[in-house]
Amino acid sequence: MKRTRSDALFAEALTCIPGGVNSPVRAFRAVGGQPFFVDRAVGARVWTVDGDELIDYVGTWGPAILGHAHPRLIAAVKAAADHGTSFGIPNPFEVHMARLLCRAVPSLQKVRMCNSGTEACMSAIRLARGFTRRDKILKFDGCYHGHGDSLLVKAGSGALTLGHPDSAGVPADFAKHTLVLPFNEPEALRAAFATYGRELAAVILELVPANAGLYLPRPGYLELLRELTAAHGTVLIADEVMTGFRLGLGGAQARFGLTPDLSTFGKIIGGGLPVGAFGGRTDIMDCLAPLGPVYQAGTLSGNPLALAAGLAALEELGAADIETAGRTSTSEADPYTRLEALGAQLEEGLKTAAKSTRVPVQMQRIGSMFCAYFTAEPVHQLADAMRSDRDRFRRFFHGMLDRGIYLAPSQFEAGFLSTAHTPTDIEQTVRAAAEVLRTL
Ligand code: KE4
Repeated sequence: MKRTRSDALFAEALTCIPGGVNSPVRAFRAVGGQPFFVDRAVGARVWTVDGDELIDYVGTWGPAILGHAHPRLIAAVKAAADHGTSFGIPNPFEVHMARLLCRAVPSLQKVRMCNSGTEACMSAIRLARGFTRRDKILKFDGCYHGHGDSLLVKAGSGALTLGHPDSAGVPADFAKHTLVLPFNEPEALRAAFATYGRELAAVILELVPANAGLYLPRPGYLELLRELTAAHGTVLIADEVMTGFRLGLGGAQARFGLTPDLSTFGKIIGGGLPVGAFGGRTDIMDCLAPLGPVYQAGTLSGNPLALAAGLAALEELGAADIETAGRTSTSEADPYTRLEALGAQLEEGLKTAAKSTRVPVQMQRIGSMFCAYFTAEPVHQLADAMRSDRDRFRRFFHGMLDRGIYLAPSQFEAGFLSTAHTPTDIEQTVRAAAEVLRTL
């Protein structure tokens, strides 16, 4: 894959952007080499500035569930732009989006828009702290909730010690209010609540952790978490920034039958434009300014272009028809039915390809989200994921890229399918994987 123009752009980017990128994962540091630069993206493909065509399984990290440049989204943004790009004044899109989110996700009684998943998670944590008048929060190692100070915290040594910073610039005084536990360990959860229960303002988690690859909650784990948080007056925050409208119209919470107190969203609900949202119980949400004492604000919150794109995406996914078509449909035309079929085809194909080589691969998937770990053992939590062979993943990544397949440039990221992918794309991907696996 020639990268003359990408390399020139990256060299220039390095002179004026830290690390040459506006978000670290794009720098290819986890897989080596230099990133390519994109010229355009349509459907399931991106084209690099050097003219290479790639089947895209990153989908801008989740938003592109309908593929890139979906005609309905492009038309919606163009139409909205003709009326202005930002108002700082309430606009109808905000009411439509709030209504749609509350209809699609039953745990949402009220919702507030913001401008990123980070902002949504940060605001939800502050809101939970204001509502409970408690300081401590609990998160899980391997889960990522954006780069808010309270959440850039790694586990303290030993299971039950409070956290310490996972990034420079985060004061120890912030991190010490964050408890970090391993995911999928019920006894650690019970012990944490026995020790800190009445001090915990919130627990925040990805119901399907997908920022350390992808692994699933063990049976009963989420139910235990709901039981313990309810018993201790702790706000349960479901981070659905990635899974919201990805795993179905009701997100991961609908798939697992969980009713959180607050939820956060991003990515898909903005159709690829900058967006975030958080919402949940009215008694908690009404603590937000201007009604209550918890301050949260944003110049561009409820931006008309982002909401026009997001509304178009959610309507295309069926969110506007919930009252007539219901929450889940099995018709072939239903986007989630198609995504499930594509995901199953990819999973089956990669498992078969891996079996035909001596390379141990754990293919983990839920719906249109997947991760291939290079390890012989199943992955249930971060410690398992850390045992994967990252050098093999690096070589797999570049082998696939050289064959026109763009996977997430890190073993610790999830892959995403879109409704623009086709069974033929999957066949091409599986053929490439079989070739590359034989070289590992
Ligand atoms: P943003 O601030 O990047 O919009 O959202 C933060 C966030 C919050 N919660 C979850 C579950 C997330 O996955 C994310 C962001 N996801 C990463 C991809 N793993 C964004 C990619 C990036 O950082 O460039």
